[in-house]
Amino acid sequence: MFRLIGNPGTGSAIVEAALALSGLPYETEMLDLWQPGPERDRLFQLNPLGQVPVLILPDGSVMTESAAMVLHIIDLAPDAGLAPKPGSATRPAFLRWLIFLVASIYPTFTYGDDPSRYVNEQEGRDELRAVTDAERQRAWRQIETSIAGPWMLGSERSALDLYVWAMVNWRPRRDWFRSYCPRLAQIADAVDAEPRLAAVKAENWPAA
Ligand SMILES: N[C@@H](CCC(=O)N[C@@H](CS)C(=O)NCC(=O)O)C(=O)O
Repeated sequence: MFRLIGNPGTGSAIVEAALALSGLPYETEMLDLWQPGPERDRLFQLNPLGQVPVLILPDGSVMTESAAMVLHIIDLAPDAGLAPKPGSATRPAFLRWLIFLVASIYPTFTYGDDPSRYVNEQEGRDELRAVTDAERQRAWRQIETSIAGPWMLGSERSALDLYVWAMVNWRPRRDWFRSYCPRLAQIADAVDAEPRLAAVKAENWPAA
């Protein structure tokens, strides 16, 4: 049994969705990521970066980094429709965008969500928030103009679409995507409609 440690509405939803589609047995443990206390202390013991998702593997070992988890799930459930098979024409694009999402988009939140962790003066904090927000929008537009839809990889749904699905709920949020990245907004809507993800959606975005 896998144990996914997460926080509702965060990137743990991506891995939870991948697990749900994989058919692998898993359970979730939701904690309050931002609230100092025993749960957060435990998170830092598991992941010194203090980030979710954290995945406890059936043998008890600890995995961090969503892309690593997604690739591991794909290794274990290669027929779950989460990625093109190695050697297929779309596999390089899958790998490219997976790394792009976690290396170019995810860190804009790491540095922009709470700039006070990195910058002392309020003016600098505001600037760090603004530049990371702008950089993220630039990166999303790059994806938008690179894809044809209806999924990130064209006709083939993959775990990339799960990242889009979760991340359109974060800054600059869904209405911005509808205006400036309509293909990405459509991907999020299409994943939303996947019945096998209804429970994951309810756990992560109960009001949606
Ligand atoms: N590279 C990591 C990023 C994980 C990450 O930044 N998670 C956010 C939640 S969406 C988090 O835990 N933020 C808390 C923090 O950075 O202090 C991954 O892909 O798993």
